[in-house]
Amino acid sequence: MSKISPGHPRAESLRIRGRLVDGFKAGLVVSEGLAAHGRGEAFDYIMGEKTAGQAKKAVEAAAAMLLSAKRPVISINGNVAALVPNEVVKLADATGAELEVNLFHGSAEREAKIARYLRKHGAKEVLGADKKFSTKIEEIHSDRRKVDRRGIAAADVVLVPLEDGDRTEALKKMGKKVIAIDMNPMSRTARAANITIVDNIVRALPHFVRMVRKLSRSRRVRLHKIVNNFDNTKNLNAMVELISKRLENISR
Ligand code: PTJ
Repeated sequence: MSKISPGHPRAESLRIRGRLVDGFKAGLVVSEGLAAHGRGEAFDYIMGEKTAGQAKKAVEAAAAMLLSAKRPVISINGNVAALVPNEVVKLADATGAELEVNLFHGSAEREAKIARYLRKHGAKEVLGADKKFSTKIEEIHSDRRKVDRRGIAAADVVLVPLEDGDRTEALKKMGKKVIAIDMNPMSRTARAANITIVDNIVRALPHFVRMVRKLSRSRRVRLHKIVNNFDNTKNLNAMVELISKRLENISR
């Protein structure tokens, strides 16, 4: 990665891009992942590259949902592995969730690379890369239909960061709860999920880990109350309003 001067006004954004480019060169990220990041960072730019209050609320509800789950799973794609490898491992440790590699652009070689990369960052076990345990979710019409019998197939709660598509609806039809992380509050995934965290994953994940640790000793009734009090549609609409207000202010 080329050296970025700390004084550069876009230093943090360039550093994040650098992580993705390094991930691309290492074979973790697909070229489409670079384009997907561009869409995400455009939304982040419009929102002022700050975590909104609505995202904090969603993180609290998501932490409560993961902590009260029986079989939580964190789904990992190339972008997620490249951007937040330490944080997803910490989140899995703090919640007892499984980590499962699940790719839109399926490739056995990339699955193995991502699993290895996560283990290098402290993951004890990474599902999704062993053919022996592979099964299919017929309702999903992309490579993401291939899941691990011990992971997403059996999960009651699935965290799906950085994706848009039909998977969330299919998982919900199967009776699973879905938590999404997506900068775009209008995406199909954002709209279909039970809880959507509209924030850049590089800020959302450290906050998520802290929130899980804070709530980890809470009673089940308290966790359920936090989840039940959360209204995803209301939260997403507030995010769209925030975008609209920011654009209005800029245009004045
Ligand atoms: O590694 P693979 O094969 O599973 O492919 C991964 C990508 C990301 C290419 C794949 O999942 C994909 O095509 O995703 P989409 O449909 O482009 O959706 C990505 C969503 O993530 C978009 O809604 C973006 O706004 C959002 N996004 C991108 N980067 C970030 C983000 N949201 C939060 N933080 C980001 N850093």
